[in-house]
Amino acid sequence: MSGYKLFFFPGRAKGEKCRLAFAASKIDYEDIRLAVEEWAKEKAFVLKLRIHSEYKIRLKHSAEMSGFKLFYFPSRAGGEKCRLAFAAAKIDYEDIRVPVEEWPKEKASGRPPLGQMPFIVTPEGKTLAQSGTIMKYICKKGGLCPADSFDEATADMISDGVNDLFQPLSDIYHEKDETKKEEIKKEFYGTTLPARLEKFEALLKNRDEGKGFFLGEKLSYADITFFDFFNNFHSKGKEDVPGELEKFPLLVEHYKRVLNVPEINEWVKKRPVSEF
Ligand SMILES: N[C@@H](CCC(=O)N[C@@H](CS)C(=O)NCC(=O)O)C(=O)O
Repeated sequence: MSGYKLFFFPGRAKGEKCRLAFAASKIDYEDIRLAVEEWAKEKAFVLKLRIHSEYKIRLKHSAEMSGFKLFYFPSRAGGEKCRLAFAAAKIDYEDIRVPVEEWPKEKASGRPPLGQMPFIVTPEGKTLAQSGTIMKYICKKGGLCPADSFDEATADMISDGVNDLFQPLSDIYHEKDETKKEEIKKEFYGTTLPARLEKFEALLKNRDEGKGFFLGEKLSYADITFFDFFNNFHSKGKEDVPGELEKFPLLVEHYKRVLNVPEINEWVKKRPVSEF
């Protein structure tokens, strides 16, 4: 049928005035009476439709804009460091959150250069993937990449050093055997991470006695990578200092310093809340 459909329970209740209105207006319609059990299914479906249509509206809106577009799932996870970079670099962008169900279509379109998210579309229509690459590119545009080439390499070293910590996190997350999971956790949080944090603290102390950022007075993508690892994956996006940093006072201060960069703080406060 191409006409109207009215969805309500099989009673009169609040649906009846709509049926009366259809009748009085001589408008043909389908009177769909959902049993309570069917409603639960329908509700989930309607919610999905709503997310889809919001996504489509965003896409339409973004097509009308000339700025950057960032594509990622509706979560912080692997896309958040790019969003933090956009915020810190003060670069306007469209934060396009692709619902999981829409992703296969987007992937098949060939637009994501590596078939993965996050990826960005530049104002000129060029595409770029890999979260670290995007983050660095955006930071460079915003003046948040060290000018000296050794400092830049140091920022890369810190970022890569943080990225190395993701493998054990992933191993913990994917381990099904609870005993093994506890063992890996103990090894990581009891030995590997504290040893690495000692190194990060020493690197921070190398500059201005640790009173600034990893590369000195100015925030860089190294600070964003480090902050995101703890804020996103340990403090679950909240503003709390994660317990893992407690024994490292300079790193605690560094975490707070990054969090208190006005543009980062504004984003952390206003970003959509998500579990991951
Ligand atoms: N090293 C890449 C990893 C990208 C990646 O694994 N993306 C996942 C989401 S976090 C993805 O796109 N998964 C969907 C797919 O591969 O189809 C990065 O940092 O951007």
